[in-house]
Amino acid sequence: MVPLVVYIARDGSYRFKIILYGPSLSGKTTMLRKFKETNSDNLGKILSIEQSDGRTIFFDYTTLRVHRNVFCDIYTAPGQKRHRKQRLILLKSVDGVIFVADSDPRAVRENLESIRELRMFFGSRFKTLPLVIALNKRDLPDALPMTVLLRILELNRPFVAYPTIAIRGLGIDIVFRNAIRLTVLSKLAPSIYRMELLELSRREPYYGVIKESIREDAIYALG
Ligand SMILES: Nc1nc2c(ncn2[C@@H]2O[C@H](COP(=O)(O)OP(=O)(O)OP(=O)(O)O)[C@@H](O)[C@H]2O)c(=O)[nH]1
Ligand SMILES: [Mg+2]
Repeated sequence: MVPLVVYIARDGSYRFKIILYGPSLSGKTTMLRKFKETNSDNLGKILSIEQSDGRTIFFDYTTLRVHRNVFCDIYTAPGQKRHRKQRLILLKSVDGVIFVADSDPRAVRENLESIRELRMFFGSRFKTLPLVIALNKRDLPDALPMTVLLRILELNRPFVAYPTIAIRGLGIDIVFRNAIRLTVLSKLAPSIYRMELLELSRREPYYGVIKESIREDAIYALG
């Protein structure tokens, strides 16, 4: 049993740490910036440490006020292989993960390597970690079918996945909302969280559920 650690700041507020994880160029930074556009009232400034071509070197970071005294520190991890050390530093004391998968068929190996790294880092905790999958770049004409992409990830644990088009801001809000909800539940109401995981794990054969959350117009555009 993993001990529950809830970070309570000096002023009595709760703080949770959520990370957007996934291969390079899958759209993590884009997703956070788009989320900021529609939630600017509750989000702090985004601090980005990136190279001149826009790829993240260390992280993007912002704070989201979820409730009166509940805050989420949100980070994006740098996806490039050479930044593994930075990723491992960022993963320390993470409470919840948004895994941003790339639907581009040319990114199969990168998706797999990235989820494997995450699994290795968390070890036995991986199975119960608050996790939301964003199946990004659904606008690509040759996007892998969502079920194929999920099978490639070999999650073997309960999950919830949403299609997203980060460059157009589609599907993003629900990804964040659920990642925050699961993260806060896992810490403050663990028995409800465990029930949700159990419910998801009944969804054979992928141990989870794909929610068609993207807006109607986008689904239409996807054909
Ligand atoms: N077609 C398409 N392109 C996208 C989408 N989301 C992001 N991109 C593009 O993908 C590229 C990489 O996006 P980033 O957000 O910088 O990717 P990242 O995951 O932060 O990459 P690293 O910082 O290297 O880990 C950019 O050119 C984005 O415009 C999407 O939904 N569809
Ligand atoms: Mg980035």
